[in-house]
Amino acid sequence: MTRLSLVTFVLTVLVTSTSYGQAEKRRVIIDTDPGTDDAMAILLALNSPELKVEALTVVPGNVNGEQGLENALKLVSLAGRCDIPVAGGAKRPLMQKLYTAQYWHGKNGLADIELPASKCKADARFGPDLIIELVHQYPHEITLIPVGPLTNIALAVSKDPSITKLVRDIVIMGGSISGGNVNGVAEANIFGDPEAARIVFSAGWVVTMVGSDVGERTLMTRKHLAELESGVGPQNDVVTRIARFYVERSEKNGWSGAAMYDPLAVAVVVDPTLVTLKDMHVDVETRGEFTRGETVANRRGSNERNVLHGDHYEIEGYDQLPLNARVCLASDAERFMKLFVSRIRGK
Ligand SMILES: [Ca+2]
Repeated sequence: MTRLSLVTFVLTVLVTSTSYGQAEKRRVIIDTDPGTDDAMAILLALNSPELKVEALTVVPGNVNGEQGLENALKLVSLAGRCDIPVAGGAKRPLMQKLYTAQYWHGKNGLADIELPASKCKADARFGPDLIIELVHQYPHEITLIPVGPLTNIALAVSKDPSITKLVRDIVIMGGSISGGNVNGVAEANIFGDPEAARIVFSAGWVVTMVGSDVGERTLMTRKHLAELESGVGPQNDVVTRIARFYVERSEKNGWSGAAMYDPLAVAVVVDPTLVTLKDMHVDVETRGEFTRGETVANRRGSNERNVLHGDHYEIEGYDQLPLNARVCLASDAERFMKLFVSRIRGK
C-alpha cells in the first residue's frame, strides 16, 4: 500500500466509522411523569451515546401534568439540552381520576430538591401530536420509551393507528406478571390508566414490557449510592440527592435498595442484553373487582377451545393468541447498576 493510499484508507475508515456510529444512534422519545426514577431515567438517556433523545412528552402520573412539565424542563436544562423538545400532554387519565405518588417522589416529584429554574421553554405542541409527527418524520427509526401511565401513547395510537407500524420499537416501564406494587396484582403505571394501557397493548405492535417485578429485583443500594456520592458535577449531584431520598424511602418501607424501574427501561434500549425477554400474549384487566390494572400474561400464547357437549365441555383444540408483548423476566442488576453509575458519575 502506498503512503497516499494508506492515508486514504485510514481516512475512509475514520469517516465510515463516524457516520456508522451516528447512523446507529437510536432515536427515542421518552414519555414521562417525572418522578424521581423518571429523572434518573432521563439523565441516563441524555448521557448515553447510543441514544438520540428526540423529545420528552409529559404525562400525569407521579405528579400532575403541570408539575411534570416543569420538572422535565428543569432536567433537560440541567443537562444543557434545550435543543430537545419538551411537550405537555394529557391533563388526566382517559376514564378515571389522577392518582399521584408524592409519597415516593416528594411533593414536587423530584425528592423536594429545588432544581435551578429552567433555561428551556416548553414546546407548544400537544405531546401525543408531537409523537405522531416525529414517528412520521423518522419512519421505522423511533423507539418510544413510555415510563408513566400510557395515556399519551393511547391518545397517539387512537388518533393515528399507522404509527404502530412506523415505530422501531416501544419499550414501556409498566405492568408485572408476578404481583403488583399498588396492590396484589397491579403496577402503578398501568393502574394509573388501565383503559389507556389496554389500548396500547392491543394496538397491533409488540410492546416490550419492563415490569415492576423486574424493577424490584434491580435495586440501587447504599453501595451504588456511595459511588455516586464520591462523584462531582451538576447532574451527578442532583441524581445523588434524588437517589438518597429514594433509597432512604425504600429502606423505610422494608426494601434493601431503590427499585430502578424507569432507568431499567431506558437501559434495555441502550443494551438489550441486560435483560431476559420472552414473547407472550398480555391483556390488561380493566373491570376486575380486585384486579383492575393487572397485566394478565398468557405464557403459552393460546387458550383452550372448550365446546359444550350436552352437559359438559370438551377441549376441541386451541385458539392462538397474538404475541403482543415481549416481557422482561429478569435483569443483570449489577451490570445495569455499573452502567447507570458510570454514565452519571462525574457529569
Ligand atoms: Ca415514571
